[in-house]
Amino acid sequence: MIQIGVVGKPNTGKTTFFVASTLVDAKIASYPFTTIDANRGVGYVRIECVCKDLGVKDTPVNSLCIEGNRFVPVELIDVAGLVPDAWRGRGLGNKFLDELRRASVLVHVVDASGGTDEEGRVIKPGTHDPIEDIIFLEREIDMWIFQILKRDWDRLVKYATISKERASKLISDKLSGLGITMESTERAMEELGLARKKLQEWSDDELLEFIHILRSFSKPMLIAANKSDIPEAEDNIKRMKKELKDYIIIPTSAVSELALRKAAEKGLIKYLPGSEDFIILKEKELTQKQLKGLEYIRENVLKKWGNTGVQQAIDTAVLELLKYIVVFPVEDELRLTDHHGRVLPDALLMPMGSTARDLAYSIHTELGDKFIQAIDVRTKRRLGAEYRLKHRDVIKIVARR
Ligand SMILES: Nc1nc2c(ncn2[C@@H]2O[C@H](COP(=O)(O)OP(=O)(O)OP(=O)(O)O)[C@@H](O)[C@H]2O)c(=O)[nH]1
Ligand SMILES: [Mg+2]
Repeated sequence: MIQIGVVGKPNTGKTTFFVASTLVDAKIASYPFTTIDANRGVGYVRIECVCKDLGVKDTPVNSLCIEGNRFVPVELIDVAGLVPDAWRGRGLGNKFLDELRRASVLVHVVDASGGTDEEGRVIKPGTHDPIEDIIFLEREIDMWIFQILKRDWDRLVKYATISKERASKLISDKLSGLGITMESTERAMEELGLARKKLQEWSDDELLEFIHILRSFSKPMLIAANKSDIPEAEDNIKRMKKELKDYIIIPTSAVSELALRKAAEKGLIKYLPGSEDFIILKEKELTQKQLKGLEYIRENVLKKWGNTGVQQAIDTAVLELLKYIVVFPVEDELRLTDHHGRVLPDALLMPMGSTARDLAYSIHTELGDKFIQAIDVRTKRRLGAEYRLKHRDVIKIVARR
């Protein structure tokens, strides 16, 4: 399953974002370092299901379908807050970042209201600049990788001189646990003109710059400009969008999303994660305070920003930043079922550019090995092994027995 790391300084709402997305219980509080051990849970990417186009009532197995929206599972990891110089061991240090080794994308939860200082202590909203947090956090993550590489750097340099191994191979081997590939290592070296420079001639600054680029390839980051419900956040978000053109910035109100999902879970309101509004179902069971809270969310979050942003942040991280697509494999191309008769049972996240054969392999090694052809269920067209899958394709794999 794709892993999404939720990162940021303390007290920005990382755990609130995590709980809102997963409905896993975890401790939330208004002081730094509430989270010590990482929380893990299942969240969902929301896409338009194919059931409507195909005019069928589906019976999802690996995912959920609610009113024509398919929710495809991804794993979220909520870690402890990082403070400046965590890489030197400040705060809780950065060892917990090891939890993020396998994460393929990061959601950086920023306190866009500017109501927490660089250590996460509560201050008056509007007094801290969230842009500083973005720069600092990237540096901390870069330094974490720097340290991993520096630990064995001398040995690595020596080995590179005596062996015939390419530098990119040695570096990517060292960092393979972080999901860093040789291809992205070479790309980063090219970009900085380091490809032909001997490792022993790299300065620490060059190494850091290299890591910065490498990190952006292998752990791309999306900014969740959180606490968008607080009035002071508005100007900050506008400024962030203007000044940080290279970043994807999504205004979020994790606390609102959490309130809405909890109320929906209890059947008090009707609300689908990511939607622009909700409907009150059981007004009599809601207290005055709850009703006021819901009205506040409607006026100050949903009408202002279009949504709470939490679902959008997950969707954008996976579909736009990571460039994944969702494919629906079926065994019976007429009834759109698996061999148990379940209609459109699975929705699979695959990297953009994946082929029909990749899909077969991701279902089962044997299916990949015995692949003959695929069928586009919508058009009944035959597809070869190298056919590049499209988002929302419905595919039958034909294999030898
Ligand atoms: N106004 C507002 N408050 C929020 C929002 N999200 C979280 N908070 C509040 O921010 C405080 C910190 O929330 P947590 O989710 O515990 O933050 P965290 O980033 O996990 O904190 P650590 O685990 O200590 O690093 C709590 O008081 C939350 O209620 C939001 O969208 N809007
Ligand atoms: Mg937390």
